[in-house]
Amino acid sequence: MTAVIAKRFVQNPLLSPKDLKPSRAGLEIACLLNPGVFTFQNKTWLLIRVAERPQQKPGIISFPVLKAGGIEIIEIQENDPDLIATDPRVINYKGADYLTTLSHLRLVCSDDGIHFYQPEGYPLLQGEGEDEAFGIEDCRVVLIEDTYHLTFTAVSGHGVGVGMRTTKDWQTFEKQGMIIPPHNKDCAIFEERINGKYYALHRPSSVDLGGNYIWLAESPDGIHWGNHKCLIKTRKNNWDSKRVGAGAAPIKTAEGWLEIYHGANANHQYCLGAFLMDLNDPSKVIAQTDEPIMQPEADYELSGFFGHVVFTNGHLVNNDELTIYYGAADEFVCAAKFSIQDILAHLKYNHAT
Ligand code: MAN
Repeated sequence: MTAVIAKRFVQNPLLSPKDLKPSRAGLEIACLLNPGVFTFQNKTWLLIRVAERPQQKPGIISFPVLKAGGIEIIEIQENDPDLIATDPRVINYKGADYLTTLSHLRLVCSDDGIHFYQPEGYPLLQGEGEDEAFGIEDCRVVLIEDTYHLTFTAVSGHGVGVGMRTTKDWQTFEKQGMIIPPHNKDCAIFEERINGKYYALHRPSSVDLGGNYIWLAESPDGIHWGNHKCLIKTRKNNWDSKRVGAGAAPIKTAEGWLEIYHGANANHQYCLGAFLMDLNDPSKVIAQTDEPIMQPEADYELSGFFGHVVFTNGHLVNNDELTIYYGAADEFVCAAKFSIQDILAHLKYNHAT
């Protein structure tokens, strides 16, 4: 059991696949998940990951990939001996990995942070070019000075990397390209500079030596990153034993930079935890929670496209109140409130390096 109290919204799920329209004829929305969160023009906005695929026919797995000029639907017989399809999210066919859905990012907004609608006149953000052919996912949004920085997972046959686009008005976007190459995801930029430098958390995925650990990088301009340092590792026999990854931008508190992160175990069950970095030198991790601060418990978190998942990459802070928006079971968009003091009180300082 978790000791920290997550107050789930009674309105959860706030958004389900049926609530939005597919981006094009011939596709259906399989999942709405993992929103980036920001405020703009006095409203709460979510930049939701919308995962689509063709309606599935019996005996066939079909999924879209982006090509110059449109999408191509790939169809594979379920009993094809060259197909490995044990995970609903990814398949392997003839030795190559593919995603079973194609994700784009979509804007919805709200006056109360609970009821969201898709406003007229805002573009969908879709994968562009070869390195985003399998879609873009799980966007973190951070406002630095007057520019929103969007960091998202760019997926293609080339691998999984971190893409960036910037915008001031959510109408026009500047492509900054792939800022961290494969295999990497979960990139969260700090909202302010520390001693003149930009900082970001990110997650290289290691296949052999090392592991799926959270790293810190610094940058002179918020776009070009270097001086990478490993911060948080997976913990054996624990809820975060297989992979860890940063959530949204770290939260500035009197005690340090507080980061909410996700961890998964070998059974791909995703929970949330927290760690604290030194205010002046975020490469120093001062404390970390032992137990999750939130774990899948509600029906909509336990079963769905991929059950036993709570995953956050967007939140709002109002004094002590932290509202996280999160993906539940990789299918629904939900929200929960925490007290920041409550999370801080559950940090264990014996992890200090
Ligand atoms: C993992 C999961 C999927 C995601 C891919 C690519 O398999 O997080 O949901 O689509 O990685 O990022």
